[in-house]
Amino acid sequence: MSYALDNIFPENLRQNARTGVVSAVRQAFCSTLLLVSVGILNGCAGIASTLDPAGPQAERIAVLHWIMFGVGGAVYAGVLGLLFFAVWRSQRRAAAEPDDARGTLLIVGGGIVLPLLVLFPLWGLTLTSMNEIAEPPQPPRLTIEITGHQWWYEVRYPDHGVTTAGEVHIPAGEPVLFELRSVDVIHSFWAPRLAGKTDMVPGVVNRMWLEASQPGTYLVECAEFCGLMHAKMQMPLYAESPEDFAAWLASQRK
Ligand SMILES: [Cu+2]
Repeated sequence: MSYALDNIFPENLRQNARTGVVSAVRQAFCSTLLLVSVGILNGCAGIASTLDPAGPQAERIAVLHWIMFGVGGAVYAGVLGLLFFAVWRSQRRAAAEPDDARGTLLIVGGGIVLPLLVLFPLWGLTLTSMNEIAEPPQPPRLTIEITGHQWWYEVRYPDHGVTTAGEVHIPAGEPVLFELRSVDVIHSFWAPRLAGKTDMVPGVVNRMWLEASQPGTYLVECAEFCGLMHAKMQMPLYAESPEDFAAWLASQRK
């Protein structure tokens, strides 16, 4: 009996390992296909697409995104390549005796040195990008106060005595300062094509700036789950030429 087990068991184990690797490769291949097709279907454009930047802040963020996407894609392709190589080799060679020195080299090189070489530059790039978009290129001339309510936005132009709700107008081609508040729960102010997200926290005034390079209609949406109607907490942001914006402001003042 023991004779039979000795012979059959190792072969079973090898078979199991091979089946496991083949199924992992199949899963990795399918998820890659899925990710690529979802990406293509979603497209890179649209009113809420961060991949279609329309202002200096969003452009910087998009560049960072594409660099991270490229590096992440290269790492993913590398891991897939190694996986395919392992399957290919396991079908040609019997399992070799474990080699401790090679194993240690692989763990130190692939598990410590390589991640540090990849992650440190990305970290530096992230800090540089954050620093670059922290301050506007010139001091904003216009301040807009936005207060988050469940589930709408109150919009005030304090220097002009104008208060509106549910839409925001800005002049295109110049930075605008936003003062963000909330009266109930935490919301987050996000215009995906223009800038990153900034939380609206009760009892706190958060400041951020954004700029629309061209006149157009953009979307603002709440990016922090804030209750049942969170998904509907959106408003249009109209970036207008300075003349159109001045005319709109004058009409509101009446
Ligand atoms: Cu909200």
